[in-house]
Amino acid sequence: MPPRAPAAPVTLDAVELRVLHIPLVSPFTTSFGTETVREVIIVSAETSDGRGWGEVVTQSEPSYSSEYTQGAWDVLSRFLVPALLERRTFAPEEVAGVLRPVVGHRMAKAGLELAVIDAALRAEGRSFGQYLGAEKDRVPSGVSVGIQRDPAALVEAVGGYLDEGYVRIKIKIKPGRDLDDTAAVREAFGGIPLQVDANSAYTLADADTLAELDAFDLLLIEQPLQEDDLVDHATLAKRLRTPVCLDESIVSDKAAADALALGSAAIINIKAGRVGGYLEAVAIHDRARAAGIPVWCGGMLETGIGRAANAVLAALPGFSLPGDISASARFYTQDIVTEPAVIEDGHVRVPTGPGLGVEIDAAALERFTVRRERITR
Ligand code: SMG
Ligand code: MG
Repeated sequence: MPPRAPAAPVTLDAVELRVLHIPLVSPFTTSFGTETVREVIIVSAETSDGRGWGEVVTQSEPSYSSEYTQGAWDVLSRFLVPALLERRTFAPEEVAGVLRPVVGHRMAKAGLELAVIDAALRAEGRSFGQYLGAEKDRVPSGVSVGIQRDPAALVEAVGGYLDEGYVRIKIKIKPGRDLDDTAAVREAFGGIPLQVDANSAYTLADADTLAELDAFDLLLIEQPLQEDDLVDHATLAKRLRTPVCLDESIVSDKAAADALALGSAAIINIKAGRVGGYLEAVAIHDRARAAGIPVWCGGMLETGIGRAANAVLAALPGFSLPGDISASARFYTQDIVTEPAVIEDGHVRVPTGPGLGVEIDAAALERFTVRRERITR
């Protein structure tokens, strides 16, 4: 992989924050709840050389993680944005250090950092892919399928996605909706690449049930136990033939190092928001690659902004499994970029234009905005 060259410093004049409410094409149900509208924060960094865009992937409630949209808004507007404006001129690689005195709030930090990176790269005319070291021009597209009314409805939903060309299916599971759902999909579609995601819904006491999933030849089981259960995940991994993949638990490169040292994860789901930014995500990628641990790019129902960034991240060489990088239309009838991601032959194109390589659809952005604030020095 060629060395990654740092970006030139930017001078930050203002940051605009918006909360958007974007309707989902269909409800999305996980072990912790159902969403019908995506509530997301869009960040715009205004620099002396132009504007950049970022996305904060929190949800409206602190269910997937402790972060949530109103909390992210508060920490961004009162602490994170003022800290960057105070520093005024800095390189994108310095953002994490400037924000480090604020503990946690990684999704908020990631969205702000992305807006700065995008502004800096657009000013240089360099693509995010060149900056991160992307090596592919398209990435395989997997889809995450929420819990449905019953296994028959799940089979129908999965069949629809397979018809669209998705190359890997992930189904959400929770206690009581695990073995039958997985069996139904396996039975209906034979040897398709299939994995399950529990979103922390189990404890070690459920190990016997989880071991029954071994019968279905899954690519992996994602985050069966709680975020801070690294040791229990290592114990569970010894009981299962199915590889354990961590999502929620990997909150940083340090957490990834600990998980690998403990044997808690055979595979890692990398999400830039969860780990505090795309540069931290790349550090985890590099660490996992050196250790021979496969990684794949997770999703947080991103708009076209985060979806473009994720496609670029997934084009790094260590991303050896298909990610949750589906077409925009899997979630939205209207996106906020002019050319939303589409699936072609089971793949999503990696953008190559300056910065994130996508342009904002100003009218759509405006239509979905429910709150906005422009913060200046
Ligand atoms: O963006 O395709 C997507 C969603 C993928 O299932 C997905 N994300 O735990 O991996 C995960 C979930 C987190 C969001 S659940 C609301
Ligand atoms: Mg997950």
